[in-house]
Amino acid sequence: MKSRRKFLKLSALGSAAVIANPSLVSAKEKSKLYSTKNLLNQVKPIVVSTWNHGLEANEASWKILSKGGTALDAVEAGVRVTESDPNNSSVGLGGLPDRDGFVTLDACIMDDSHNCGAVAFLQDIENPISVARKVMEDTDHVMLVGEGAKQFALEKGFNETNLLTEKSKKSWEKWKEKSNYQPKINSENHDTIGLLALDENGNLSGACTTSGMAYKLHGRVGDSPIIGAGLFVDNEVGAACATGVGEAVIRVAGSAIVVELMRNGMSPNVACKEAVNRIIKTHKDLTNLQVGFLALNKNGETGGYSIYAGFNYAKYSNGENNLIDAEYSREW
Ligand code: SD4
Repeated sequence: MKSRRKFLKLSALGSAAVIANPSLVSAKEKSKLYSTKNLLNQVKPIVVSTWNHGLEANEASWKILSKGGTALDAVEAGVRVTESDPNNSSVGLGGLPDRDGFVTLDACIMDDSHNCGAVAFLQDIENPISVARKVMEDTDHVMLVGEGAKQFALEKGFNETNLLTEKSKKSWEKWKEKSNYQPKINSENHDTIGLLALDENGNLSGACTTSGMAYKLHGRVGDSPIIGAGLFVDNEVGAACATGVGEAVIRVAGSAIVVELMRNGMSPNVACKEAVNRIIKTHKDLTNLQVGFLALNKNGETGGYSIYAGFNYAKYSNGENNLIDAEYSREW
């Protein structure tokens, strides 16, 4: 008869094999992956977010999470910090404008019960994530865009703010001299914040917010406000968000796919890698096509993966806030 110790060792090996080779996951095993018993070792609370600015955003989220607050409150508070930072040129205030000089913002939020809210092509409002939350909580809709989203925000008491800072205006004017109004997509333009949290009660939420591609066509909306593309949360399984060229993320329903792959047994890291591979497979030309995925599962395990080197994310858990370089498929 197997000793208990030997049995435990074998079970651990079994789950490692499952993670390494998700096709081995049977329906029965799948239901066990996120069972209450498995969640006894859940790492919580935890918050992860994209890029260097995630460190500061995580601090705000952690303040809420460490006092037993909800993941939903934590994700909103976290990304608001980045939105209100005028020195950040790709989110909220200070975001680089579109080719016609307008700062247009996209954001979405999703809680642990498939409730979600989003705004897109929103102008003159500093914290689109909070407008997205209002759409989620105060309306029967999921997404409001453009002038309608702005009117809604004003009715809800948000202030009108000029988001085009002197610094961003100067960059845009300089860009106009040479770029001949061609929207330029390159690595420096990727800095969206996606932030995912697991709270003390074991519930997940996520938020994603951006000013989108710098110098994009007026009216262009990327993946960031689209539930399933820039962000997806399934409280049974995990959460994922994306950063990078939004068009590529939308084409593969990126964040929803990452969550689905986790449901099928993949670790967050492997799920992000698989989603990146799908983008690589669906694009003949990968020039400047940077995309990164970040994921957090119900157990509090995290992972990130990008097409090109350089994507990183901030992780706050066990009282420590650290930057982690994501794995990637290729060098620039
Ligand atoms: C977009 N995904 O609008 C966003 C841009 C981005 O890091 O993520 N930048 O396509």
